[in-house]
Amino acid sequence: MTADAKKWRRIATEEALSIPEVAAGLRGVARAPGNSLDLILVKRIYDAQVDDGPARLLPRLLDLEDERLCDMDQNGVAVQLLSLTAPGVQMFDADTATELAALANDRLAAVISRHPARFAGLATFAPQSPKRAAKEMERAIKTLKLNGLIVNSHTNNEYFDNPKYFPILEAAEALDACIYIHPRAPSDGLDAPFRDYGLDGAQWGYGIEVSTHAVRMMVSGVFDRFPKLKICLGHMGEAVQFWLWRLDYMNKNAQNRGSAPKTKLTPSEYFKRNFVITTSGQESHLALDFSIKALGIDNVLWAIDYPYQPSAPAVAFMDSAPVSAAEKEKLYHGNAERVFHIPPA
Ligand code: VNL
Ligand code: MN
Repeated sequence: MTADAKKWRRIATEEALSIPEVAAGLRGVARAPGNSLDLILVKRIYDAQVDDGPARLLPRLLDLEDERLCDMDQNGVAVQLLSLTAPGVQMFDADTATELAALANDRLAAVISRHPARFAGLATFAPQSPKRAAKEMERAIKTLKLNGLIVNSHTNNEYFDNPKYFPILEAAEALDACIYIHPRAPSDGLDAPFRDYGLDGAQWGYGIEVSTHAVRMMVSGVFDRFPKLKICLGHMGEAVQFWLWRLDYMNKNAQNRGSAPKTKLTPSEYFKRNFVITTSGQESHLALDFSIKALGIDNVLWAIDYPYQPSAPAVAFMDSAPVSAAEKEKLYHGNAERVFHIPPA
């Protein structure tokens, strides 16, 4: 344990796992015909032919109670808020996806029940079948007592502004369950410029994919229909907060010329009312300072992005953040407890 370990209750809010059945399904996806940008990551992690560095990710995704708990102890991480890693079940057919989502949620609930002080979890669902997804969301929150929901951005190249997904948004709002929109690779319409230089993934493509998803939801009026819906964006808000002034200005122009629908609020008003962000995998004090000033201290949560990024620097980043002790309590655990219904220690 680090010297500082006892001082803070560190709840890490975007921490990835897999289960063998989903990993096997993704190996099948990797070997089937197809050419989407997602396959670059899926082939690397689930169908790796050599045991190089990245190939070690799969065992660390599948491990819950060995290396993971040791890593948490060594770095003073009290709780990992776990979620099925990208692309989740969203590349499977609707029936397989629905079945595997329920299985993943059961496994998540089981590991949390074995370590209730160390783990919490976000439930997976299959947007391919919105009505069944809404049922599974209800089971996961009400029966399994999971803490919120996760989706890996687009599904079959469609986004949550599409009314076919409204049963999912309606259920999330009614359940008071925050939906974490985690990245996957850019959808098929955003393909060619992301094919070179490793831009498909965490370097750049993931952020563009999720920020575009969030902006589509705001400017389409989704939050007029679901005013209490809560969305969480990782990776320092996928940079949306840095863009709010121009979004407001240009969305108003677009509304005035009839290319965007009239909405009750501006994008910046929706972003502050309906979104929270986490610091997963984005360890810049300058970006953190701006984000807190732009969104308020209550809307920023700490995360690591385990096992894709190491815990020690994520802890060092927040331990040394230039904020007051009261603010650090909110960033490390208070906001996570409120947004994800995690009981205080
Ligand atoms: C990566 C980073 C992938 C963070 C992730 O999900 C993630 C990556 C698949 O470096 O490829 O959450
Ligand atoms: Mn992640």
